[in-house]
Amino acid sequence: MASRIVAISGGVGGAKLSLGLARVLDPDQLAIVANTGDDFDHLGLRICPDLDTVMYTLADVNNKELGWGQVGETWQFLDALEKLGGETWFRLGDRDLATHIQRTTLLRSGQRLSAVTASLCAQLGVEVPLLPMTDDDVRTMVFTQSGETLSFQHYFVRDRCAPRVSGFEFAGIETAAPAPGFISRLTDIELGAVIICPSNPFVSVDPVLALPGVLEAMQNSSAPVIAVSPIIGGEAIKGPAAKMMAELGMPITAAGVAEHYADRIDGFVLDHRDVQMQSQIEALGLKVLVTETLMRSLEDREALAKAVLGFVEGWRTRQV
Ligand code: FO1
Repeated sequence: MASRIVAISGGVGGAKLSLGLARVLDPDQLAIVANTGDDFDHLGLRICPDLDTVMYTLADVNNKELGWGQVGETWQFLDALEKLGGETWFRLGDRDLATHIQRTTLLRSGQRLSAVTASLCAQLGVEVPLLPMTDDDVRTMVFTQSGETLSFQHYFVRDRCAPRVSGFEFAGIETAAPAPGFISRLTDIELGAVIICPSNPFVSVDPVLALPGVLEAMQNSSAPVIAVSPIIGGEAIKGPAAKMMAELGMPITAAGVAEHYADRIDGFVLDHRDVQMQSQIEALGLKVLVTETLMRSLEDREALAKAVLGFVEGWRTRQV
């Protein structure tokens, strides 16, 4: 019975549903593919924010207040770096620093990012396969309405998402290869569904879907591609997705997100607060599940995962 799930995740929102899926599925039924367009080299270290947010969340060591880095973090390194006049705009906590140093050490030894990620996950006791979308360098660049092009972390952290955006580019995407195991999971006869977690459509999900071969593999598969709306009641739960939609001239609605994904997905998970948009989204040719998508507790994460998996189950029987 086709039951393998591939989840596509960015940072916080995606990590929450990834955790829900990891708790209701066996490790061999799930693989999580994380965006690496946010990655960058900083202070000589390779930083992989979305991989780390998902990894820390699955390892239950994530900092729930910040949405990134580790719980119980201390900042001795950063304070000392500040005293030396070093760059401290991108805050690296002491525990989090160990991850960046170990990742950079393993990368410098010649290991590819997917192998390094598997090694870090093994050390942290994370059993669910976590893959970077690619082992190659892809960097999300942000075009601003003032004509500047910013690296993602300069836009997101240094400039606090203040610049008005006009578009994005994923530098290096044309020659990047999906990570080992990504395409084979999409072409696996056991694939039950691809679940696009509620992450930022533009800078967390689009880079993954733009990788050569990924969309084609998804569209050639009989398994449905289902996106969970990151917009509830006209707001993004965290991050700049709503602000970006406004600046891109899109309606800040779940239907706006469905429209953005329309010809790349088969199903859409809509929050019950936006039920009035169901028919508008179905008119795009999408099947819609209406449910609670706000994840405040661990139970909420599991409940949403079960609801989406139920939607997937129903898909096959409906098709048959
Ligand atoms: N986000 C911030 O807003 N400020 C920071 O100082 C910051 C540091 C940081 C360190 C490690 C890491 O993995 C993520 C970090 N983030 C920080 C989040 C990062 O910018 C991510 O790209 C976003 O969470 C979007 O995915």
